[in-house]
Amino acid sequence: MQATPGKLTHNELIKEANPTLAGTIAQTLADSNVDRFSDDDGQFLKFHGIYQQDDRDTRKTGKKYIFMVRGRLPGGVVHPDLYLTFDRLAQEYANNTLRITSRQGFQFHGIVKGTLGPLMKGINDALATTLAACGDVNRNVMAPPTPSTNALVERVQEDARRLSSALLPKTKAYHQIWVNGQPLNLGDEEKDFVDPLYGKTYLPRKFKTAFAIPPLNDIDVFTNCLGFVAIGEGDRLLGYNLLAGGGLGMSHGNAETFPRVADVIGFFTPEHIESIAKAVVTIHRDFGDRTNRKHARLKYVLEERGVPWFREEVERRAGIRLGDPLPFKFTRQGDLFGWHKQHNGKLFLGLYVETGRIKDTEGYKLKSALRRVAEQFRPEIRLTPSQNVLLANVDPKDQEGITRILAEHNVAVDNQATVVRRASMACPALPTCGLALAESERALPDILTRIEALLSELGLQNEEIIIRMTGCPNGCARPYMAEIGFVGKSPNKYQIYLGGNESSTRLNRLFKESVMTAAIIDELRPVLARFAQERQKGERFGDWVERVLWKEQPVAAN
Ligand code: SRM
Ligand code: SF4
Repeated sequence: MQATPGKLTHNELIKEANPTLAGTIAQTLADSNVDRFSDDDGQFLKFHGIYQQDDRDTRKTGKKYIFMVRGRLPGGVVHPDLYLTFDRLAQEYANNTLRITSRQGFQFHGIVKGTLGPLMKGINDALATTLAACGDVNRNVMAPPTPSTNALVERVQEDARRLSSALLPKTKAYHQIWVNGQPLNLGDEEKDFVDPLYGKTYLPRKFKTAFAIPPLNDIDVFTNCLGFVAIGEGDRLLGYNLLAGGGLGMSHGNAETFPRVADVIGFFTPEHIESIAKAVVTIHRDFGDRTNRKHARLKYVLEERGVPWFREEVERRAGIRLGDPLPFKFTRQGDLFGWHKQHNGKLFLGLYVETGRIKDTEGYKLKSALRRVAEQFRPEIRLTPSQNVLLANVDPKDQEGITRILAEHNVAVDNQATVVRRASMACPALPTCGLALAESERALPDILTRIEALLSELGLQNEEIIIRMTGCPNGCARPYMAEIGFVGKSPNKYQIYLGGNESSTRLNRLFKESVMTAAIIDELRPVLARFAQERQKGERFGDWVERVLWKEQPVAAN
């Protein structure tokens, strides 16, 4: 393993001292007199898929500790029985919402320490897991969820599932604590544990893997540490183009951190997928920066060492020669809404979920509706990277019944939302995210209402513009790939980024450094008005920005 010069971060030291990742979680869990875990255990909890948070709405009256639990669901595929379990667990132990994440996972929010154990047991009893949904390991593996778009979807989903299992850490602590309800007790073995893939100190930082099938880039493959672009011939998978070094997280005022799209490294045939993935993971393990967590992502290894070095290192570790990348082209991203035919004669339904939050509100009971549909018709439920839901493998005879149940709960199947709203995303931010500098999930719906009015005023009401918002520069809803991205700076203030593209292959650029929420429309009006006047036929907003605005007003990339 490559030694990292410089002082190791605190996270490295605690992993080294406790490589099973058990910490004192089990002991604290059993102690009903405390409402939180130690900070070090907070770091270990992440590997178990759990974040210790506090309710930021009530901070002024003292910290109320709550937990977020993230399910690991490769490819976003959820069996109806599992969905029903999640629906029930959210009601019994969390805040009765299920949050679809931008990586096809589910999050439970607002859990108190006393109910963390039963929630985790419930998830595992349903044969799901939260292991490695967070932490310095490979996270949930993304794969194209849309069943009808390409004959290769199921084949690629299968590779995603296999890879997800192959890259799981092997510590017994997770099972021991959350399933058996016991502390891990391996004596000296506990300190000497070495994970066969990750080693004793795991990765220097989080690691993300995704699959995509051109021409649809519905999983934003270029933003991942490791990406596989499927190359097919009809129904047959020829192999994958390997992508590496994407990532979006950055910090305000720290030019050493930046969003980056992945490089295309080479082509290989499908049987090598596991060895290629392990080669890339171990390059991150061995060359990632363990002295600075802000600089510890694989994207900085690619940026600093370059593609030829990386390609040779992958080949050496995987024991194969990569071919030159095969040509591919992405033309669009995002989801399909409404009813659509699958290849196998079945149907699927795409449902827009505002900011990914499945909940019941006055007059719009999405959570109850999905429960009834899952109970009665048992569709497979798929979570999309744009935070929406697909009901898949539906028998055509059930179409009417499902549509009727949804209508009874005020959930529309046709005209679900405007094109702009349907293409939007927001991260959770306040009140749960400890890193949020501004609102996101709670702010975007109203901002979209004002943007919709502006677009109507300019005759652009049918124009799809991809809009994404985050409460800080970490990039959780991938705002740097959007045609309009809002990134929180401080309460009520946002940076505005413009110029991403429909296929999500291009980073946008900073347009305004700090804009009050109330002034967002005033800032957007002149550019959108010019776009309406000056666009070429069929040209999208992001492409116009790139072609015209950035030529007049060149700005540094983020
Ligand atoms: Fe994220 C940290 C939510 C996708 C980059 N992210 C967080 C935390 C856990 C805050 C924390 O560390 O305390 C947020 C929890 C908030 C809450 O209350 O729920 C959080 N991230 C999310 C989710 C739920 C956003 C969403 O709108 O769905 C997504 C969960 C995905 C999943 O199921 O695994 C989520 N996060 C992303 C993405 C998008 C992606 O992966 O496609 C990114 C940008 C891509 C990347 O990784 O570069 C992203 N999250 C970050 C970062 C910045 C990492 C960096 O390189 O600097 C942080 C901060 C950190 O790790 O310290 C972060
Ligand atoms: Fe929190 Fe920032 Fe991620 Fe939003 S982008 S969830 S505010 S870390």
